[in-house]
Amino acid sequence: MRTAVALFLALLLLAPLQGDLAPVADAPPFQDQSSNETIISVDSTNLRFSPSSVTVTEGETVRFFWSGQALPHNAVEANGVFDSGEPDRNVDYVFTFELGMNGTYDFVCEPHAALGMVGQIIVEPAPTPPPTNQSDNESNMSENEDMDTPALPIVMAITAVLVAAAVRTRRD
Ligand SMILES: [Cu+2]
Repeated sequence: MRTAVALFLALLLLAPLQGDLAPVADAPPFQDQSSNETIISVDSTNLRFSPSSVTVTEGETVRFFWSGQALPHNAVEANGVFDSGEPDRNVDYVFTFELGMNGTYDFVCEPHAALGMVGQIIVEPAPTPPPTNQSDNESNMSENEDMDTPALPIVMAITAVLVAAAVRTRRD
């Protein structure tokens, strides 16, 4: 009886681990998503980011890019999350929002913030599990569901057997 209870408790502890570890192992490296690059430049007024508001997904990269500008600009996040450096007429600065960085990021061009040269980047959480480049999202999702589901019935079946054994032991 005591052994059965110990086994049952051990299974309860192991069951959640199984579910959590599998999707992480399946995740592709972030570098595979480098093609998802959003470019922010400066518009013809010389005092506005273009576009000034973008929405990206975790794992994606934002590129601040301008050249031959009439005025020097930079892009500095309100809390210093990213900073393109000193204002310049030519800037090519990339920043990647890693997993867990979902949120809203306000940034300014320091010399022209008071003139309204400000922007916002909204970072949405990555889908779980992240899609791969090789297969489309739908087939990848169903693949992972198929892989995750069998573990649960097995754990439940073993639990049922152990509970039955425990009940029988108590009767004896
Ligand atoms: Cu500026």
